[in-house]
Amino acid sequence: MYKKIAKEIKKYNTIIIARHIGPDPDALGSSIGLKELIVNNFPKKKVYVVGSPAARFRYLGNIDKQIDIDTKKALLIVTDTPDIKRIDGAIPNNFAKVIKIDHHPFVEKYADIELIDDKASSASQLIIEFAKKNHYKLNKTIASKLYLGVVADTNRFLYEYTTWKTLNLVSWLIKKTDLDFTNLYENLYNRSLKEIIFSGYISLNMKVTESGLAYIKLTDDIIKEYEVDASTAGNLIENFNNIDQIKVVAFCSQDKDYIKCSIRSRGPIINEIASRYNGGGHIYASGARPKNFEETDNMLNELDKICEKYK
Ligand SMILES: [Mn+2]
Repeated sequence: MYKKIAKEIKKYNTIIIARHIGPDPDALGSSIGLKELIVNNFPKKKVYVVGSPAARFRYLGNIDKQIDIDTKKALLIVTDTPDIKRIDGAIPNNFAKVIKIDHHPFVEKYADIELIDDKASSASQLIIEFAKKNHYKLNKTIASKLYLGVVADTNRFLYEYTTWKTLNLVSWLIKKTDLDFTNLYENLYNRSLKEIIFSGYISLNMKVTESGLAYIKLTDDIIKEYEVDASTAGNLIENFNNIDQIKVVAFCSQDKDYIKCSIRSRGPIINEIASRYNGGGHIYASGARPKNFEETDNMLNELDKICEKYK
């Protein structure tokens, strides 16, 4: 499969790389890392990364501006995205050929070639494996993006889909490029004081149900009062995912036309519920976007029920 993908990359002069909406460091690391990897090995190819920019993760590289190309002659590679509706900035049908590289549980087929490994820790891990198997030339910049993608999705190698293979590939990457990886953590883990104060607000105001669901609904007013944004709560959620009394955490922030929800679990499977509320993701880490707080309540009810069942 990895060789097959390399063959397609060789064939096309114009390549577009996309990832999921609401990008996280793995989505960005895998897509921008892959772009730089291709350019590093085929300097004449035109490679673009599309999707809306994410100011918070600027250190992972830039998104290309709207580009004028004939997509009918181009190759589309989508990383970290299991379904069409979550692809940001590209329509698979418009391209000559489509490749998917993903580690989410299978949702639907939308590409000609689908490399799916739901045992892999991250899409970035798959790109490292791709580079290794095809003997692509790497450099420190590419390595740093792929490394951060893996670190973010595994929460510093903490989550259970971190395997010997993850460590093996990462170790190979570090050795190969002499990557100064400890200096990269500042980007991912430094927090602003505002976020920490907001985290305090969440701790004091979240509700915890009998069955072990912790949740908070954050209105625009609160978000403004604390001078943060609709993504901040989601960025803090990992800190709440190892608390005795809590099995599932859901942080729901008002964000223009919908409610942006981040959900984490330490047991109950949550992605099926998330997918019913305009979202999806992994079995223990998902996102959802219900239309309003009323729909959010329905989702929270369903989450509470699976916590109860899990007990
Ligand atoms: Mn991912």
